[in-house]
Amino acid sequence: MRTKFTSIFFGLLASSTVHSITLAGGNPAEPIIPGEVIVRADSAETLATTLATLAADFVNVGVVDQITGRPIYLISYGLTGAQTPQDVATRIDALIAARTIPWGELNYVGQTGEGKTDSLWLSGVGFSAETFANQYAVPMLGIELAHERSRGAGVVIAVIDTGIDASHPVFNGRVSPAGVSFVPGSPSSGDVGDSIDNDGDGLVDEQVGHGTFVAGLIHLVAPEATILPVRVLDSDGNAGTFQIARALAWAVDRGAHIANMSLGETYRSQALEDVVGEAQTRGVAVFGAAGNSNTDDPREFPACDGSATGVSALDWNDVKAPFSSFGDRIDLAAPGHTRLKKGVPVPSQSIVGPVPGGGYAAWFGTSFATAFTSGTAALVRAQHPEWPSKSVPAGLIRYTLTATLGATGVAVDATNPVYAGLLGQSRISAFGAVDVGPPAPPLGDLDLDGGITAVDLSILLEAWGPTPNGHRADLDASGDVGAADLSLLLYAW
Ligand SMILES: [Ca+2]
Ligand SMILES: [Ca+2]
Ligand SMILES: [Ca+2]
Ligand SMILES: [Ca+2]
Repeated sequence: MRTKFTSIFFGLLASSTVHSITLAGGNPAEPIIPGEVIVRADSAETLATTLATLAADFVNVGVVDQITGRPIYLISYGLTGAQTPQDVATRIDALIAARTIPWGELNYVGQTGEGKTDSLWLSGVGFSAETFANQYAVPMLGIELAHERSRGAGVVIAVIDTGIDASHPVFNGRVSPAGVSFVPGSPSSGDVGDSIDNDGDGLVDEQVGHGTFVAGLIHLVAPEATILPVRVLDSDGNAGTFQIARALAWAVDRGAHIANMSLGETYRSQALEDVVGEAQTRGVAVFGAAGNSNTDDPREFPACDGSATGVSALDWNDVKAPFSSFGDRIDLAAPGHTRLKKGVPVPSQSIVGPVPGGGYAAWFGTSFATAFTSGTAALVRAQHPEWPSKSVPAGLIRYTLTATLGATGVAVDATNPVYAGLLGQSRISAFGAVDVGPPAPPLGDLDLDGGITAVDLSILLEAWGPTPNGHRADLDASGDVGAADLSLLLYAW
């Protein structure tokens, strides 16, 4: 039973120090990953110049990695003598000033909001599949009524997190088998620990379960959406910015419609900004957690990125959760708080989600408000398989989804006078959001005529084979149209 629920200050990475480096991103609270710098170099020549410039002053300079298909590189460096990462930042700044590269930055750490405050899930108090299905957010958001118009069929949601325990019975086969892991040295997309205190804060594997919990809430809202596990946060809930950006880029390339990013960093990374901007342009809606620091300064990214949708957390009375960050860059609000009595969650006022191993637990945080919002966006997205279209081109899909959720939700300024305008346009309503759109086509309805017939079957057979960039007939988002998709279609017949 895990009952640690304190908010002690986040322990810094054991192997690094906070440096007051002021590149593009201001004065972030997060540590950096030592020995790593991210640069965008648009040609082989400028990349070579960058490497040569760094190699003149530092040791072990070389390209470690690249975000596939983008001129964004992870470069290693080693320090000697009295050198500090600030010296590297100074060289990078000079390269930017000389217009050799458009930007470059140290590799800051992003993490779950919950990990930042050492908030852990609570189990052992009798939560079950029933308390999960009947939690307060379900009637509050009108989820059951919403399902009469949309269940999220045909929508792929990338969950960029700690991985997902796809074997948890709650998922009922809706987790894609084609998940990926960007956690160095750990290829599984499962939500697993390594028995190591990776961030040196005295807690071991403290964020295992985060991705499973988040994915479970998304599935609760959008049970026919396909969830694509993109594991990037380690078992203690942390990842370098480079890995976070490449995880999102991967999800975009794989044809995800929505990316749930229940994570953040106060460093305003150009790498992340580039990829979030690309996601929006290509029609992928990114949802980010406002953060659990009860502040509007510093802002958390990607939540506060203009190309992503930021989500704050409220309680069962639509009152701001005490921990929730806020600000005029936050777009929407959703339930994310759990009431504790003497440290024990009150089931009727709890956010309940699945945890690895088959059980359920309670938790609270803006991560979970974000999950409810991504799920609701998936319901709306499923109502519009024609997007991108003339009226809603790819670059307007995220905006349109967010505007729909904002306009159809419940106003919260009256219940939060101190935070008027700082928690988002409204607290979302799943029923309200789908009520303004047409009924969504059912799972397997590939020609979008409202039924599953031989026409849909022939579309599926015609698409048979690899579909690495996504295809509507790839019902399980596995990267190809095959037997698994056929059986899903026949099951829905
Ligand atoms: Ca730890
Ligand atoms: Ca660990
Ligand atoms: Ca059909
Ligand atoms: Ca497939």
